[in-house]
Amino acid sequence: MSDIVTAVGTPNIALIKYWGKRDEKLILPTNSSVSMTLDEQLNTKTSVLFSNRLKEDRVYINGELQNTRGTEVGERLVCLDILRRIAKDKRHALVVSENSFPTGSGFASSASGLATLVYAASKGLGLRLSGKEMSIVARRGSGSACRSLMGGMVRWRKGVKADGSDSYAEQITKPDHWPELMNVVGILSASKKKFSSRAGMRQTERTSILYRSRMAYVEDAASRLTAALKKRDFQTLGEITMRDSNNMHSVMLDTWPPLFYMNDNSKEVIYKVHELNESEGKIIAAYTFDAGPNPHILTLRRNVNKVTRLLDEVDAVQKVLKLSMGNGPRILDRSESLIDERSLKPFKN
Ligand code: 2P0
Repeated sequence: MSDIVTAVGTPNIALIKYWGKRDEKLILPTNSSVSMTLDEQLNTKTSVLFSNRLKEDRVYINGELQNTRGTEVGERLVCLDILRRIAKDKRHALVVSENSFPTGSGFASSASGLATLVYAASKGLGLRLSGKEMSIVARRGSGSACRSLMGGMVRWRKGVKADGSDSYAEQITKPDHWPELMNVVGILSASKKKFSSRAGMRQTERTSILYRSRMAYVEDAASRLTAALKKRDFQTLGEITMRDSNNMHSVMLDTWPPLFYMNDNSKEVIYKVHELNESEGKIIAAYTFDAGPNPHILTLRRNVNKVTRLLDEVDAVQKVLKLSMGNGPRILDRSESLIDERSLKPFKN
């Protein structure tokens, strides 16, 4: 019988950002972060097969065999080693993964990819890990991935222990706690970013003067945002979210040499959101930007059309996505497998 397991998972968008590590190897963050898991309009589908027929791990992303020797992809496969150790299983893995959105362009493909891989591989090895346990494993592959293991709103606790056992993701509110909360995304550019987040945040920690003041404020902001989410308080959520995005992008600019992930179109959106909120007399839209130029605008369902109109007025916006809260990863039917078991390769489309 085939041991192929296929799962689907999704990216998350951080409202309080993770940008910096206190431990590079264990991927322990310098601050807690808070995110919204997104629905399956943006998704990663991953099939995993553990087999004695494989001499090494083989990974295909969007149909391309990945070089895993001395590369970032190779580093991230530490997740598979950890799971094999837990399962006491030495078999290598064939991983076939497809993103429904561009890889490495600021759409949290590493979060979606690693969370889905850990979810599928745990099942493939017969493990019954809790969400918390899986989040600790996924964290080792990519920090932000730990937050995509759960649906709804999620907090990644920074933890204080040196071994990282208290640095995990936990659900703050379930997906149905605030179903009106939406994320309207304007797609400006699908090009690959110049600096990977991993390299960029390392540079920030080393050189940014403002980084220390970010650390002095951000933990309290994460707690205030958590409280606002529980109370469904959009005004507080909106202000904290916009200010934290601005704060992270300020320390990026203060990095030496500087890092720019936003562009002039991103700034046009920022101005327009402030104008809209001013004309409404309250915050009805709140932007946030990841390590990329695409605006994610949080709003309530009843205001989605206003936000869409705002994005339509920006010439550079190519597409608008209206994303709601996601439920986290799930296992798909065997018929959805991406692996051709006979050839040990991806199915050809
Ligand atoms: C976040 N980002 O909180 C922030 C905001 C980008 C900007 O987490 O080195 O790919 O693999 O732990 O998780 C992107 O960083 O970095 C990220 P690693 P990761 O979503």
